[in-house]
Amino acid sequence: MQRAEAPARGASKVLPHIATEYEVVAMTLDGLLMNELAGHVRMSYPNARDRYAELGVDADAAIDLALETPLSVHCWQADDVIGLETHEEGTDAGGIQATGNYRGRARNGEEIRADFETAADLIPGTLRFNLHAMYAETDGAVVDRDELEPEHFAPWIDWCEQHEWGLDFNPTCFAHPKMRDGMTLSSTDKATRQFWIDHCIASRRIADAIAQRLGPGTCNIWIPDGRKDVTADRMGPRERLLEALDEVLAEDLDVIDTVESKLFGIGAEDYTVGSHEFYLAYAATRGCGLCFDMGHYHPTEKIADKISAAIQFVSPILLHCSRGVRWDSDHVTRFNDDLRAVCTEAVRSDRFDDILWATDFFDASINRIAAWVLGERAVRKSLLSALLEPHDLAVVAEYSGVGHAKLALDELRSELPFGTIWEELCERAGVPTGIAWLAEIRRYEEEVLSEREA
Ligand code: RNT
Ligand code: ZN
Repeated sequence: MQRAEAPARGASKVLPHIATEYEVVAMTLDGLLMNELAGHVRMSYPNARDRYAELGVDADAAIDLALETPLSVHCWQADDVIGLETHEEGTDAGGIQATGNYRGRARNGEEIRADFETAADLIPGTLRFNLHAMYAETDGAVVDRDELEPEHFAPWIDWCEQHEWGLDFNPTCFAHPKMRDGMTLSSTDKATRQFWIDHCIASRRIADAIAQRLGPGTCNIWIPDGRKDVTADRMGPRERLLEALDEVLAEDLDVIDTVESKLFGIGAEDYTVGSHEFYLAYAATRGCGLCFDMGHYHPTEKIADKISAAIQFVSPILLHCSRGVRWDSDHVTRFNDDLRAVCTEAVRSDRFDDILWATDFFDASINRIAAWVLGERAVRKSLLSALLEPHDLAVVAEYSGVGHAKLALDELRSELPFGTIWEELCERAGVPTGIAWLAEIRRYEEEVLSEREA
């Protein structure tokens, strides 16, 4: 690699001295990308747009729609799903776990907000924020989850309003001493069950209060309830969950309710109460939304194929874009075949307005803000790629029985000048192209995250 001087224009914000290989790389890339890619975009975008136009694809319209589509960014990437609560008793870690120990984990609401503002400047397009109930800010007071009120989320709501971000919400039915034998809404113990029902009702009211200020958002219910081995009673927990959910959703509120299934969890390998079939049927019969998490199925089972099936019966569909590596590992989303297939199916479905986009990953082994930037950019990029598909041609080929032409068209997608259209999208959104955003991550890590260790 050529070692460049520190650039004069769009100067690197990385440290002025060169101490490590990392910094050399950061400065080189920063200089090359920030100074040169902008010019490159301006030169070649019209050619790229024409290439897509030849295939009947409007690149400008694709960029517009990709940028306008709201993407809901999960708060829990900032702090390894720890939350901000004050507990009287010890917390049961049950339910969810992040791995890794990279420096600079956010330790309070202000740090999460500052971190997200840094990430948001590097992510193109319309954003929402996605909050879990465990991120209540109660000024040190112990407020249990069944007693949460909108006021405990006032800093979040004000902050989103200020940034013009919508706000989504989730009851937190895990990591709490009142889980009993790994069960929440489906517990046999009436008091336990009632506690979690009350928590979910409180959460819906908070989501409703958010809607009054910021417009409607989702309230997504996921519970970890399940059993480790040779489950004897599969019926009982599901009967109780059904009844509990009906009680939770009884109140008519300005909330987009969704339910999220899962195949298994750690300690719940044999049986998960809220399985896919359970929630698909629940959403279809109750008229609520359904959440598909990309990591919640058998490893070879892909959610891309489920969209056109479920959407015949259910709306909206909330997508938790995630990346499982061998299991539901919640790795940072990438521009890979799985994500592209999900986006492609969502675009092809012609029901784009019934599909809501969110992310769900937590990686504590890399810079957490970079994880956000990587994951959210990957979703937006995959969406753009899907919107640029010469789909009409493929449909014609399919119905004409020319299967080989359909294959050839799909191959062609990888040969088109997609990168140039993506760069144009980034330019229009005022965010760095390529990997130039690494420079800002580096600066923030040096100036802010490193201080958190003190
Ligand atoms: C867990 C689910 C759920 C959570 C969040 C924190 O497997 O995916 O969506 O990740 O609610
Ligand atoms: Zn999820």
